[in-house]
Amino acid sequence: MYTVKQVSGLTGVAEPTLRVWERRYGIVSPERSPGGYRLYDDAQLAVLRDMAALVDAGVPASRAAATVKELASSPVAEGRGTGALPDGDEFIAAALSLEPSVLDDVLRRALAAAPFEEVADQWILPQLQRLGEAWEAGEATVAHEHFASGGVMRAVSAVFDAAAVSAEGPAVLVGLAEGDRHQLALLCFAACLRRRGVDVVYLGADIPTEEWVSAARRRHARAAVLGVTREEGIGSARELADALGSITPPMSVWVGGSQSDAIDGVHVLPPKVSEAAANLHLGLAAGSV
Ligand code: B12
Repeated sequence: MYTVKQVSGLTGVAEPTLRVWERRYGIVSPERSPGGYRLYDDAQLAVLRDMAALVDAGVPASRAAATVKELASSPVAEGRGTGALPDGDEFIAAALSLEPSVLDDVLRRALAAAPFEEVADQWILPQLQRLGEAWEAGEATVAHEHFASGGVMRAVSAVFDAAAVSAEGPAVLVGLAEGDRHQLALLCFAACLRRRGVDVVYLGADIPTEEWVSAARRRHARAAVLGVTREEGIGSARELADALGSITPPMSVWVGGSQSDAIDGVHVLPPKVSEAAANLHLGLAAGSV
């Protein structure tokens, strides 16, 4: 639990403002200590952080409050899973086994252990990085890596497909620029965003700029998200971001991945895909994107 002073330090919001938000908008109702002091839990801290981010972005406080209240009651915010994730070596062992049933089993157990957001950031993506290390060390071959990537692709696609999309939201395009084929983190991001009810149009890997532009026009997309995962991909990602940024009516361009800082004039997403999806969703829900 956090005191009002700690919450103020963590959110950058002055204590009197925190009390006003509570009284006027009812976005949190902190418990009281025996001495009558406010005590906030992690979920309330998260709500206040979101509120602060929206107000900082220029969203009026009343609209920001309505948005964070709506998001706090969305299914993704509820019911954290409790199961244990498979052991760190199991994924590599499954890749090396070249047995589809072994690979599917470890992925199924991982996905059943916790909400997808947690599994993606804490298990799937670190396991893929480990797979890269095993390949570099000569312990895994290209065949092992392709076999395991294919299993992850199918498992995450099923999560994407199972997510329900809310009818009225704007479309968001998600994909990679021409030449880039590292789409697994991007697909995890897309599944997280779709689980929040966003109408995600997943284009996938290696899409030429002119096809991105025509997809954006066809779906009247409000935002586009691209991943940039290799230095060699920076040039085509810049060209794509420029092209998408100059469409009319304007759409906002968001970039994730290890090379995202190299792209100017876009919103850079944090490396954790669940956080990145939450940030974009917040902006869309508040109408600030
Ligand atoms: C699987 C894989 C492939 C698969 C991809 C399959 C698929 N469907 O995506 C295939 C076989 C296609 C492939 C091809 C190649 N690969 Co490869 N690949 C990998 C591997 C093993 C996993 C990639 C992955 O998904 N990583 C998972 C994420 C977690 O890691 P990350 O990219 O660092 O991303 C982090 C963040 O940036 C963020 N993030 C990433 N994208 C996004 C997007 C959004 C929206 C957000 C919010 C966040 C986010 O998430 C992560 C969290 O920290 C990596 C090893 C590794 N260390 O990653 C090599 C790796 C990325 N590949 C590499 C190379 C060299 C290649 C090839 C050039 C090989 C070749 N000679 O053909 C080609 C290039 C293909 C191309 N043109 O893009 C190198 C890259 C080196 C470099 N620094 O540029 C790596 C690091 C392997 C290595 N150790 O050398 N690869």
